[in-house]
Amino acid sequence: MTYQLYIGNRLYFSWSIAAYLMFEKFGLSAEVQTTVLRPETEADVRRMMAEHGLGHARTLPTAITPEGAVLNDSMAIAEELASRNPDIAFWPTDPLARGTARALANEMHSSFGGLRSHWPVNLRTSNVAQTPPPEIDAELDRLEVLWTHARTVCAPEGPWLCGAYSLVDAIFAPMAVRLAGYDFHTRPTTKAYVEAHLADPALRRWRAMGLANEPRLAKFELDAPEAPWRGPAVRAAQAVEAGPSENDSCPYSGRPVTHFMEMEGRVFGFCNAFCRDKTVNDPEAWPKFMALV
Ligand SMILES: N[C@@H](CCC(=O)N[C@@H](CS)C(=O)NCC(=O)O)C(=O)O
Repeated sequence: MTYQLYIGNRLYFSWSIAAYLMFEKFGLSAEVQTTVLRPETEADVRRMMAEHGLGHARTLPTAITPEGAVLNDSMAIAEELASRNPDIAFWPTDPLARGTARALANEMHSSFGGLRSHWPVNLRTSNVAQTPPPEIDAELDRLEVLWTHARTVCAPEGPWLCGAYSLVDAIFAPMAVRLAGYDFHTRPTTKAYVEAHLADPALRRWRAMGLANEPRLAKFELDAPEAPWRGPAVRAAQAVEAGPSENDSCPYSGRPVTHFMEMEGRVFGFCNAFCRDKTVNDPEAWPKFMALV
């Protein structure tokens, strides 16, 4: 069973992050073929979708089910995956936690227009701390209220909102990385929740892929000085011209190695530049690579 998933530039397209996590975090990554579109403006999205025969879908992300249903909305992707996979805990099983998670996910999907329009998602770099205008300040207060409410009602053991990682966390992931980009740290529940997303290996893999092959698009970025990325420190590695490498076959594809990286004096090989570069960008986010180390 194969889904087709159309997403935007991994560094900037907010809802595409959520759709990726809906497959990646729930064990469905092998069932999805991803096509990355790289529009240079939001207006380009419709034209590029039309070129792929998806003119009516209009927005990214869009997922196509194995039967051909076009899911051109993040919540539609979420609900359809949950319905099709009743054995996977997309939503919490506990009714109180599930209802809470659904309410929060839907509020995220229908609200927060100030944050969305003024503080763009940017996984390429963080920016220096921004002073939120009143409209954004009120939305930040609302997020703190919602996230605190969920954690109080659901009493999760880990960092996520309603128990184990569920769809509500995937839906909020783009908002969490958005806030991290502007040094948001004054609200305690928000700070802890944002840090949990930044440390999430799946999100780190998404960013590492984005850094590997996405163009920088200045018009998708805030015009403010850059600051160091606020996620966990990345283990140092670099691309190198030649082997030999410790491994003969690529940790991802099993094919013969042709591209090389060096980490702590050791050389490892990969079957193409993208797989090498995504690993260089955050080696510890990739379990198949770390199995070699
Ligand atoms: N309802 C959609 C909205 C997605 C959305 O706004 N996508 C933006 C990029 S993050 C887009 O495709 N914009 C192009 C446009 O609106 O024409 C969803 O939740 O998936």
